[in-house]
This record gives sequence, C-alpha cells and structure tokens, in this order.
Amino acid sequence: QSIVRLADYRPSDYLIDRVDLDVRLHPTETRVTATLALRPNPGGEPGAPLRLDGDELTLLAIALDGQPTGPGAIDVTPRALTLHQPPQRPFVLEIETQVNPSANTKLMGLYRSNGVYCTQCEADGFRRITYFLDRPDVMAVYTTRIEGNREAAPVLLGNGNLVERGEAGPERHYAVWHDPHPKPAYLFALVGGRLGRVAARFTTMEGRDVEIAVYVEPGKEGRADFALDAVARSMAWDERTFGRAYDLDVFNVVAVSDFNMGAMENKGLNIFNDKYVLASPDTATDADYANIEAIIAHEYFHNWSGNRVTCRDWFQLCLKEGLTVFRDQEFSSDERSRPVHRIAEVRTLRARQFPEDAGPLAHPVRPQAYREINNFYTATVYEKGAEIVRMLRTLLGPETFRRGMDRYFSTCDGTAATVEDFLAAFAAESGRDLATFARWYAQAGTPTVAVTGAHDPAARTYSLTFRQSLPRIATEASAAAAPEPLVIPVVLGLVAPAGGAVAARAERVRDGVFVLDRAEDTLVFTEVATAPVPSVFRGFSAPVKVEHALTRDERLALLAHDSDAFNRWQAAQSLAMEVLVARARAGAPLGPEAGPEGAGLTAALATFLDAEALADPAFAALVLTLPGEQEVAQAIGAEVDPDAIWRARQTLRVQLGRDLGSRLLGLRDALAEPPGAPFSPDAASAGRRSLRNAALDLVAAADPEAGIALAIAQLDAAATMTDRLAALAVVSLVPGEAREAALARFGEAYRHEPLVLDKWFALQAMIPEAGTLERVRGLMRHPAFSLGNPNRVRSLVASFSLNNPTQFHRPDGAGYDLAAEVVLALDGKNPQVAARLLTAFNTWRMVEDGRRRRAESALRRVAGTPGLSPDVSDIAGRSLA
Ligand code: DPP
Ligand code: ZN
Repeated sequence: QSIVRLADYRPSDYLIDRVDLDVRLHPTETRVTATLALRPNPGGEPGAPLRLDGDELTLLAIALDGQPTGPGAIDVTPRALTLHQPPQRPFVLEIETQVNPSANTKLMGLYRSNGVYCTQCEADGFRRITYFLDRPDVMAVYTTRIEGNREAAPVLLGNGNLVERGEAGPERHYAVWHDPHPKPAYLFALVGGRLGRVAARFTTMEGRDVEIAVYVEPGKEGRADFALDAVARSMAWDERTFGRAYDLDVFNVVAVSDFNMGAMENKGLNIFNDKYVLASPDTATDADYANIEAIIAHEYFHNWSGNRVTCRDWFQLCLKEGLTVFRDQEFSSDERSRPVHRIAEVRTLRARQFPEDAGPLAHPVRPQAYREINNFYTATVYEKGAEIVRMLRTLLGPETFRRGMDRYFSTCDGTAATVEDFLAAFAAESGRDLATFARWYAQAGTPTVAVTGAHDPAARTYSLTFRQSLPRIATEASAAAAPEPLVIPVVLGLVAPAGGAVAARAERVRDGVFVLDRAEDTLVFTEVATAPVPSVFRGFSAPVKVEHALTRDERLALLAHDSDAFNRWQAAQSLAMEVLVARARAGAPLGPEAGPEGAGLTAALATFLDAEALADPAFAALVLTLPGEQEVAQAIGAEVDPDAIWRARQTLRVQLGRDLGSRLLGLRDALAEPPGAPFSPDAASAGRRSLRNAALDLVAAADPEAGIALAIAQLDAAATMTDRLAALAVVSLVPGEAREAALARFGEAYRHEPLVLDKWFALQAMIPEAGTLERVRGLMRHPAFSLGNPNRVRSLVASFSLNNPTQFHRPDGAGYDLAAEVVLALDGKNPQVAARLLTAFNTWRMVEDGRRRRAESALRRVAGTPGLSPDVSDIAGRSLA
C-alpha cells in the first residue's frame, strides 16, 4: 500500500459536473449505469489521462459521447479505468458495472444488511459501485434512479428529493431521486428494502416545510420516536445556535444492523448503525439515549459542516469531524447539563485520545501522510479536533467565534475546503493572526503544562508560572522535529481556601482567560492579601495534561468551593488518582486500607454528598466515579502492571463503599422512582438513575453479599434497561452461581434482541477474572454472535481487548493471542473492523517487560501474516515501528 502525502496534493485533472445513475438492485447481480458529464479542470494538467478509481468492479460496457471506445483507448482493471486521451472539452462517459451486494462483507460500497440494500461510501466506497473520480474535491449533482423488486424493496431511497416513481414491469418498481446540491461521491447513498417508518414535519426558519422520516426494521417503529424527535431538536438548535437551516424537502434516516461506523451523513439520507437509532426503555440504557441524541445531531450537523462545506482532501478530515463533534457536544450540553457533559467529554478524551497520542499510532489532528485513510477516523481527528475548535472559541470569545463560523459557512459554501480556509474566516473576523494557533493541527502528542504558584504577602501578589512541554514525535511523514510552543487558553480563577472567589486582578487575564503562547510564562495577580488556591484550566480549557502540585488541602478546597464544576470534579479525580498511582506503583496487595490519603478523600466525599448529591445527582455520580484503569495506566506511563492498577482501584472502591455505605444506601432510597412513574430519558431522570447505580456499585464493592442481594432485587424489579444492566453489572463482578444464573436468565430473556445481547456480551467480556478469556471464546460460539456483524465483534471482542485491561494484558499473553486471532479471522471479511480491533495493542510498549514481549510477538504474528488487508497491515506496521 503506497503512502499518500498532503504535500503531494494536486487538483484533479478532470471534473465531473453531473452524475446520472441507474441502479437495478439484485441480490447478487446489481447493475449500475453511470452517466458522467466530465470536463477538463482548468486547474489541472491539460491532456492528462483520465484515471477513474474502482474497487472489485466488473465492467460490462463503456461509451464515450455515445460511441464505443476504440481499441487501446482504455485500460480496465478491477481497481482503475484509464482513458488515455480524453477529449479536451466537455464529454460524457457512460459506464455499466456489475456488483454483488450479497458478497460484500466489507460493508463498503453497496451491500445488504438483513436483506436491506444500503451503501457506505466514506471514505472511498463509491468506487465499489462505479468507476469514478473518488475524491472529495470532485463535486457533482446527482440524479439516481433506483429500481428493485416491489416485494423485497418496497422502500427505495436516495439523496435529495424524490422526483418520480413508478412501475418497472410486473415485479419491479423504481424511484428517481435528485439532489440539487453538488457533493463529493463519499456523500452518495441509496437504500432499498422492507422498512417500517415514522415521520414528522419541521418548518425551517426559512419557511421550508421538511418531512423528516426514520426508517427501521418493520415492527420496531415504536423504538424510532426518540431519534425522530432528536432530528427535529437538532434542526431547531442549528438554526438557533449557528443560523443554519436545512436545505431539502426531506430528511431521511435509515437504521441498519450491519454498519462499520456509528452513522453516516449522506446528503438528505443519513444511514445509521441501528444501535444509534433504536431506543425503548426496555432495551436501551440512558447512555444509549444520550448517544442516539448526540449522533443524530452529529450527522444532521454535517449537513453544513461537511456537506455544504466539504473537505478538499482526506487530510482535512478534522475540518468536518472535529468541527461537527464540537457542534454535537454543544448541542448535548445545551439539551442536557453542560458541566456533566463536559466531564463526559473529557473522560472520553483521556480514555481514548490521550493514549492514542502517547502511543505508536499518534498522529497530528491533520495528518501529513496516510496509507489507509479509513484508519484515520480516530479519537485524535474527532475529539482532539473538537477541542481545537473549542479553544478557538475560548480565545476569540463567543461573539467573534460565531461571526467566524458565519463567515466560514458563507465564504466556503459549495466548496471543498481546507483547515486554512477555516482559520482564515476567524482571522478575518477577529483581526488576529492564527498562524501560531494552527500548530495544534500539525503537532502530535499531548502537551504537558506544569503550573506553580507563589504568594508574596508583602507585595500582596500571587504569581502563577506555566511551563509547557511537548513530546517529540516522529511519524511516517516526518522525522521528529522539535515541537514549537502552542497557543494554550487557560481559563482560570483564584479561590479562597475557605470558599468564595478572590477579587484579584491580573492584567493579562481577559474574561477569565490567560493565553499561554510561549514555552514558559508567569502571570501576576495583584491585591492578593492571603494565599489563594488557584483553579486552572477550568472547564478543561485545553487538551493538555496539567501538572499542578497542589496539596491535599488545596484540592479539597477546590472540591468544596470552586465555582467551576469541572474543576471540582477534577479535584476529586486528582485526589483519587494520587492514591491509585501510589498504590499501583507500590504493587500494593488488595487490602482494606487505601491509606490516609484515601481517608481524606472519603471524608470530603461524605461532606459533598450530604450537601449536594440530591441537588445534582448526575454530577455526584461522576464525582464518585474513580479514574478508569487506562487513565491510571497513562499516569504511570511505563512498566505498567494492569493487575496492580486493578487492585489499587478495587481497594479504593471498597474503601469508598465502606466509608460512605450508609449514605449511599440513603441516597438510593431517596432517589428511588415512585412505583409506576412514567419513564423519561431526560437528563435529570437519567442523573438520578446514575447516582443510584453508582451507589449500588460501591456498596457492592465493599459488601458483595449485601450488594448482590440488592442487585438481584433490582434486576427483578427494574422498569428500565439502565437499572437492569447496572444491576447485572454488579452481579457480574461476584463469582458464583447467582451470577451465572442471572447472566443466563438475561441472555434468555433477550435472545431475540441483538442490541441487548451486545450489552450482555460486553458485560461478560469485561469481567476482570482469569476465566473471562474462556467465557469470551465460549460466547463467540453463541448463536447470536457473528464475526460478520461489527456490533457483535465490538461488543464481545473489542470490549475484552479495549475495556478489560487485566484480561487483555494477561501475563501469559493469552489475551493478546485471542485478539490477534480474531483480527486475522476477521481481516478477510471486514478489514476496517479488524484494523480497529488491532488498535487495542496501542499501549503495548507501556506494559511491563513480560507482557510487552508477549504483546509484541502477537503483533508480529499479525504483521507477518501473508495477504493482510492494507487496513490491518498499516496498523500493525505503525504499532511496531
Ligand atoms: N460517519 C462518520 C461520522 O459522521 C464519518 N463521517 O463521523
Ligand atoms: Zn462525523
């Protein structure tokens, strides 16, 4: 697989203005006739050959301007169609290809999921439908005629608006869809199948009457209402918040059960993994509802950030993804609780993006080179990309930021843009030079900012010194260059140790923001009589690691008194992290005592719970949740022993459960839903459930016998999947017959609900016990499991590999072997999902020597297997480099 470099970008030599597709659906022999209106690109090389991309295509016929092509005029392989001397004027190519949707296990291009024809074209799937200039800067207007069997495919959907439908013989019918907005091929989609439907109407602020519809498996229409409502709320929010209105007469969402990603923003026809559409209280947890809402919003918001303004090339992926994640995060924050959502965002970033940025797969938010673009749909491009946009807003202020967004959308509408175009809009509105800020897009690795404070009582000043350091990271594209200082917005304030803000002033702090833009800088506050406690990086104002040597009492003061909710939570996390790291480093055995530091933490949490838990249960649940094992591993950084981390965490959980037990039980009772209360997925109700279940979890850690009794009672009585699954999770941690019986009952009860079985698979795959490996192997033989379905693989094998550190990193290497074996078994079917699974090895260099050698040999075994897909060979190669 050859390397593609940003530095080598050249405009296409030819453009395609219009595409007329005629797709005759057939399970194994689908025929596609593409009529392409081409012309030389004035910005391209005159007379260059025309090379159209293809992938596993069978060419049936080709004509140029209505005539067969002469001998030697074209070369055809399954991967490319080359026209050696294209006309140097507008011309029409008509190409007929045949594809086999039923044999398409890669789930890229046209495939079938549960009998439904559907497509996935991002990043490069359209070339699996017809020969094309499959690059995002070639934008065309599409008209698509879809013909199918009336029985098998009563629903026929395409991009844009429906313009015609009718009969096509005794058994077949057709529909013609026209999308007036020019778009790149990756946004093409079609669907054909038997589907149930729910619909609603939305009138845009421009007065357009839009029909919104959500299509799901027949019989599951009742589970589509929440998603339907989320579409309408997303449309309203984007109008209110960014002044962006929808631009077609219909907006369709289709849920399919076999899907590589979460969802896809095809113009006017979003196709979703059904996991992110279907919801009912009995089958979906509160987390599912929140994810559905966020992903519906995300894909809808792409209509502007991604579709109306698309990417010039795939190096610019963050231009649409980082921005759109930022937009969906803002939506969720507005619809739910902003501090609670911010904490959730940061937990994801630290659990997924920080390790990526610290491991062998580290890459800049805008990569400079790739071998396989599908491997760059990463936490770095998405989540860190969103943080960059958020920093931009912090630096410019919300009004200037909004004007910059308006300018970006209006100047780049209808174009394939770059990160430079994006930044230029904000530079123009703010009058600021953003060249230095742009380094965030180019430099990989998580910066560390060390903070030290000093109070001078005589001068009544308080100074804060910030020192930023950046890892030096070599990538395939570039040797390790010395990193340059980044522009880091530090939102901060001073807190009085006994509570209350300190009315200090510092010239360089504007609206609570200090901008750190050099390697080291000192900020001086004046009129500070007594030593304050600094609260820095409020709201996690930059994606950095903060080294701030606060005392325990200072952290406790922040937990109790900071006006910034994020930093209150952070104070509790930091206190817990210190205990966890110290115990894990010491290799401490499982024990009843976490030491005096732990005692200080539990006393502070007791005070906190008494004062505030009932007022904001969702926040309280987060404060009670200890940093995850992977986060502790990152903090330790090298020679990590996952078992020691697990023991440290377990010991502290036991201590919290014991010291807070009666309070936690009291909160469970106080927050109980009255019997028969109607279900609501809203944030407040979900928050109550989350605190009740966090309490149950800690109580059970300290007293498994009492815990399992409570959990089994909850399992039997629960009215929601949230409560049932939380109870089952508690039960799953206590070995014994009760556990096996409860698991078996649950599996039986939901044997016809694949999405619920996914939760059941995941929960079992995450049991931190040596028997889990065999359990996972056993479940791979379960009738509901299939390597062909990405959700099944993710719930069982990826949960084990990514979310069960002690068992994936078993000292005997059997966890690595299992993951490697599944990667290889899967690679021939679905390389994208296989490659994603292989990223579980991302942390292999961090673990202690014995494990490291076993991980390396498993990775080498994968890397040395002949016939690997480009996807897996890319991940394996970079992981070992
Ligand atoms: N479907 C993926 C997303 O929306 C890729 N565009 O992020
Ligand atoms: Zn996206």
